Amino acid sequence: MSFEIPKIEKSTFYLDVAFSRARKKASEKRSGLKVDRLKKSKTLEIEKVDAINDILNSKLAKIITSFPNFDNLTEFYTELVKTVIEYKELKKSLGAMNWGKNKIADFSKIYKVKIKRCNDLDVIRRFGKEYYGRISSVLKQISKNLEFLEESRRIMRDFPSIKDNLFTVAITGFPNIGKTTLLSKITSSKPEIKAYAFTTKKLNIGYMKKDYKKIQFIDTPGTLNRVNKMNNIERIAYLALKYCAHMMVYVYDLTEPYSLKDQKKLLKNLKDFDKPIIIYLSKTDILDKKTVNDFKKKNKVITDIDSLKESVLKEFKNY
Ligand SMILES: Nc1nc2c(ncn2[C@@H]2O[C@H](COP(=O)(O)OP(=O)(O)OP(=O)(O)O)[C@@H](O)[C@H]2O)c(=O)[nH]1
Ligand SMILES: [Mg+2]
Repeated sequence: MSFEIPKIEKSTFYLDVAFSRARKKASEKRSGLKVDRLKKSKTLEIEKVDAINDILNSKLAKIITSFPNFDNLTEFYTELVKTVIEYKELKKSLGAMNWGKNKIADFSKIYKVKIKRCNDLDVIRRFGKEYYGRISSVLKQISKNLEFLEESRRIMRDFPSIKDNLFTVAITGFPNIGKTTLLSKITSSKPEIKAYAFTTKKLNIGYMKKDYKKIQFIDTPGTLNRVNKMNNIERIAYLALKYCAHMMVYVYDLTEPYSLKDQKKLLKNLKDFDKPIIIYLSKTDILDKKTVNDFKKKNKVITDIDSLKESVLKEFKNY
């Protein structure tokens, strides 16, 4: 599922494009017309109305179809849209595009008839001006909706692309403990890794191949420790855990400022998702052997990538 929606411009942009293309079309036609002034004026005004109608119609139709069909989304994406975007407003704004399209088509039809029937040059020009006024006013009425759609597009652009037909493993734990590094070691993904917390601003996804099958890994940022105060990325991570993950890898880090007590508490919270959890201890290369061994004695924990892959594959076989 991809949410690559093209940029949505301001209403004045579409208006400018439509009007200037209409003027261009009319002026191209003008020199070739060998008829009297009245006929010429009628033909050119109608040409402009048609051009404006065509352009705006296709622009607005494109906006509507560039958004996914919200009735056909998986549970994860439906919840995601509803959680991070004002869903009602989004539906309303897409509806407004349709309204605008119809209004423009109606006015175009009406003014074409008016112009066709008129035999007065000044009145034809007045109709032309009136028509532009009507179209501007329609665009003005949907300008807030266009802005809202652009805002939504920017949010949806960062939606993760999660496949819903693959066995999926979520990598969880506190910030800066090595989740993304782990993802890049297990999968062929090349995500950004930095030496400070909260590097991961969107969900990184990677794939591990086993024979002809693929296992999907999601690197979930944020602490997921504060359900009521979650920001957007944490909400997305939470929903991915709830709806997409079949199991989790929980990463412990004994080198970081986060206390073991807090890390244990987060693990306990994650158990509420009721999914198999494998525990992995990161950064063992900079821990002394005794610390690692003591921790291993007290906790069922994996410390190397191969064993971790093996444990994941075991769960995958049971799935
Ligand atoms: N020595 C050592 N450093 C590691 C290891 N894993 C990660 N690091 C370092 O720890 C820092 C954080 O690693 P990330 O993989 O970005 O951690 P993260 O949990 O994804 O961080 P956020 O996305 O900010 O939550 C980086 O400087 C890494 O190079 C490891 O196994 N050994
Ligand atoms: Mg990360």
